[in-house]
Amino acid sequence: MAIERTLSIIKPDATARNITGKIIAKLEEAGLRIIAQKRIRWSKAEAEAFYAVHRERPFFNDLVAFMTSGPIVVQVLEGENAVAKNREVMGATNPANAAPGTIRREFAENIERNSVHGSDSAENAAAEIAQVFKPEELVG
Ligand code: DGI
Repeated sequence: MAIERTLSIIKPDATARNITGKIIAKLEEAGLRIIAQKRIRWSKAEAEAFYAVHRERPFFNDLVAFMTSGPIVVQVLEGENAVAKNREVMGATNPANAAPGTIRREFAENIERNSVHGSDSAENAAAEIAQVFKPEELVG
C-alpha cells in the first residue's frame, strides 16, 4: 500500500472545548503521522472556497458560519492508506451514525459541529493540502 497524505481539520467546536489533544491522540493511535500542523482562523472567503463543492447545499451558509466561528487546527497526515484510514478513525458525518471509538462518535456534538474534516479522496487531498499549506510547511 502506498504512503498517502491527507488534509485533516480539527473544527471550531473542538478547539472551543480544548480537546485538540484528544483528537490528535486518536489520529496517531491509528498510525497517522502529523507532518504539518497550524492553528488558524479562516475568513469567510477561505471557508467558502474550501467548501465550494457544497455551495448549492442547504447547509452551506451555516457550514461557512460555523467554520469561521473560531480557530481551527489544520494538519497534513501521512501514512499507509492515509485518506481511508483517516475517514475510518473520523467516523460517519453524523455522529449518531458513527461507529464506537471513532472521533465523531466520541466527540462530535451534531452533524454540523462534528469536530473533524478529512479529505475524501487522494485527488481532493492534494488540492486541499495545496489550499492550506505551502510546500515547505510539510516536514515528512
Ligand atoms: O466529508 P464529511 O465531513 O464527512 O461530510 P460532507 O463532505 O458530506 O459534508 C461536509 C460538512 O458539511 C460536514 O462535515 C458537516 C456539514 N454537513 C453535511 N451534511 C449536513 C451538514 N450540515 C448540516 N447542518 N446538515 C447536513 O445535512
